[in-house]
Amino acid sequence: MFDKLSEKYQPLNPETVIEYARTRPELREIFREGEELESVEVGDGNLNLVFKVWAKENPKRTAVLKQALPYVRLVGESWPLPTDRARIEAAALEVQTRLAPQHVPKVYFYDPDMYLTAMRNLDEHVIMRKGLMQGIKYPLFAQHIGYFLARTLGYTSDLVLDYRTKKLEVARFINPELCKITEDLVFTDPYRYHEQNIYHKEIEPQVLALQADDSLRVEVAMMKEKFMTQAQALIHGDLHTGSIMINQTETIAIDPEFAFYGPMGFDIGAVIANLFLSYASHEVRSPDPEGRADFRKYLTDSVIQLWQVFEREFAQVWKQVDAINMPKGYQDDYMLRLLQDSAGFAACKMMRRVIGLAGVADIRAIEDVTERSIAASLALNIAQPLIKQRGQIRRIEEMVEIATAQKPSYPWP
Ligand code: SR1
Ligand code: MG
Repeated sequence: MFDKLSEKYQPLNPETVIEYARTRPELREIFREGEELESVEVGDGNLNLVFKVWAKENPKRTAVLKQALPYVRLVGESWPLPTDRARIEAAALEVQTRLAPQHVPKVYFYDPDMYLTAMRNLDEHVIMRKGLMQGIKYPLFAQHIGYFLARTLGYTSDLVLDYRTKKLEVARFINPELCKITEDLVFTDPYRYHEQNIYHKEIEPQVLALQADDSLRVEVAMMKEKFMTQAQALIHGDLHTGSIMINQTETIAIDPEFAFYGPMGFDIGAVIANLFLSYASHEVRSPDPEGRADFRKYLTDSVIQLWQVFEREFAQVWKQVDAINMPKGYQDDYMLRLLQDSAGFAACKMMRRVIGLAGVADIRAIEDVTERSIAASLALNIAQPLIKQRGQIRRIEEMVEIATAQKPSYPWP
């Protein structure tokens, strides 16, 4: 069904990746010829192999090698997946590097035979989700991600690209199988019985009520249609806080293998969803009320600020468009639609992370089942009004007001 694997393709392991790294001229500036190298496989995502390789003599001379497997790692060989996603990721990283280099990992090379990208080892950063779980604030995050979103989305859209380049880019980034994963896992399976759904029985009443809510399913179907049909910009496609490496000074978006031409709100909504999932998890992760309120304020301020920065940077995009064809009223309407789309997509992404196959550690790693249920319940209760009321949202603050007004339904009265 998918393209035949390259004859040179070999899934690597911690030994063979060292031999492989030695053969690559692009890594000669990092590793000296013949020197001893060490490696470890660190992939904790759902799909790929990820190796860190370093010089034994000086671990600061290091690189990450990410290789696609021909199947979904989370599930196994029974779920085949095209390795073409590695090409898509490398191409997306190239586009994003042109537009926002400070927020993209430096790529050393892409090997089309091994479906492998070698890039900067971000050892001085942490996966943002892990930091947020510990209640660590990243004060520059909103500014950085707002800028990244505005530049990577605005400058890959019809607002800037000429008619031909845009269509060729749409074709270059056709990514059907990865989109199908999203269509199923984000927009379909969580809203019906599906054997792949994963949730604990304590929140089953809430899940069943959600699945029986026809008006909710209509709204989700509308978001799914938008995801499947609106080739608005080159989107990252999976911009959750596990795809963001961060520290107090830098924010780096990794893993754009789900990239394709889709609706901008899907990326913006993904970031917002993950901040709200963290918000829900701190209902129990931060037992001290003052500490909880303080961290939650950081999260909701980040939602507001990222949108404000996005709007401000996107104003630069509008300066490039023909104001006769796209007058101010159209521009205002476009930005409002983006805001409302972001709310709808954020909601879908929150619900899938609670009910669907691939959850988030913010909630699923809460050991105590009562506490986990409280956090999961709150996340579902934030998501539902977000999607249902998105048409009335006119300012980012209103999105935050909807989220912060919700309470968990668990424990049941
Ligand atoms: C089967 S893949 C599950 C999820 O992992 C990726 O990170 C995407 O979010 C996808 O939906
Ligand atoms: Mg990923």
